[in-house]
Amino acid sequence: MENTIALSELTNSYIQKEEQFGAHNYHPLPVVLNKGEGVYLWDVDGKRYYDFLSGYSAVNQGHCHPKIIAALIEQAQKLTLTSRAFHSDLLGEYSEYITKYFGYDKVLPMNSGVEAVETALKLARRWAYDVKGVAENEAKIITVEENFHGRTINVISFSTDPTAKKGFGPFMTGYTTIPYNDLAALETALQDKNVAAFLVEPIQGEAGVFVPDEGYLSKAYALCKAANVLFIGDEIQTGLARTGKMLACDHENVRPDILILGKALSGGTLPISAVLADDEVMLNIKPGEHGSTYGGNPLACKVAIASLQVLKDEQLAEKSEELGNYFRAQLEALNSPYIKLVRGKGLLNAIVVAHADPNAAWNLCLELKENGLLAKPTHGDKIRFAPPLVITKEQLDECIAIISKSLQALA
Ligand code: IF1
Repeated sequence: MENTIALSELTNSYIQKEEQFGAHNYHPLPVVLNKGEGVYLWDVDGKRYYDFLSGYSAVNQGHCHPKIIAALIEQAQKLTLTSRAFHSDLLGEYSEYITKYFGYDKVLPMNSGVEAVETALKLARRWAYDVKGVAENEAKIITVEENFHGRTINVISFSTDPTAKKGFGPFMTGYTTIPYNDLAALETALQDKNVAAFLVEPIQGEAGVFVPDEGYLSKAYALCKAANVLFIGDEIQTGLARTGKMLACDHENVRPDILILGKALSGGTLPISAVLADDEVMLNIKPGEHGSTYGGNPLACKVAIASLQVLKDEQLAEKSEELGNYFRAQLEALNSPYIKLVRGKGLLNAIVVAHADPNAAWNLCLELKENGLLAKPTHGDKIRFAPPLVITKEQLDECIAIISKSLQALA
């Protein structure tokens, strides 16, 4: 008994220190992790867990993938940053690799996801003024309800989530909000000749893995093309094999005019994001008009190449597709009274918890933690289930058993 109490004291000591000296901008699950490998995480008490959040889809390749870590270590001992004031021997190699990988003329390398979103919005506005001929400062960008694209003041300006916006005004103008998964609303919004672009997530992650109707993305893309408007695909969370294809847009053969990547572009090692587009869009930004200290640094170039190569070498999109279908079928077969809905694509899934207690989803996550699986609720009653794509069927079966056992505790 003594040992158990000490161990939980150990965990509490880490949490208290974080609480005392760190900002309180998150409410994490009460677990303190100090090791990750593949689909597993270990806490400071030595307990092992299945990771069913994957760093919000940044760890698609599994924690500390040996090939990605090897690339990181090798480059870290040679050259990590030159800034863009000078050339490095890796930016050209990386730019060629990633543009050929996704089939675009050019890449603009950034760091965090929201920086890439901001970059995409600047590219879209600049294209509107320089190519489409929209009057200066009149460009509009269409976004959707329940979107999540990051936390900067410009990006939360078009959020529809009061928690993301309250107390952070005044906000940026130039955005038109329409309902997600609503083509009629998009068609109406596109009648405005000042529209530069339509920014959309192929599947809404934060909204609880909301999958739009079959055909929504391809019809939305067609409407944008008919209106001479850029289609911006935010694949920061849905991209890189997570939904069963290399990009979620691939499910409908949609090629975004501007493609935004992040998260798993580094396999969870360091912030790496990217914006891909063809010359007509990319080359309107001239030298000195946009940038970032770390954007395209040689360490990131090396790590991103390794991270992308692993996705292909290990056929993680195919695995995600196959295991995702299996996972959803197994969850539904549980016929749990506490699962209102199972939804997702590939290994980006979520359940909507059905229970009178508004804290049921949180309590279920605590139960899952006790049973060795880490997941976190999103927007109250939804729990995202998104393991690293390297999970095996046998491991998935063990996780389904853990979920089943934990659900019974809700009774
Ligand atoms: C948090 C979830 C939230 C994203 C999409 C851009 C970004 C994200 C589609 C910005 C980031 C992260 C942010 C993190 C939790 C997580 C998240 F949807 F993945 F669960 F918040 F909604 N586009 N998503 O999902 O990328 O600047 O963070 O690198 O802020 O709590 P970032």
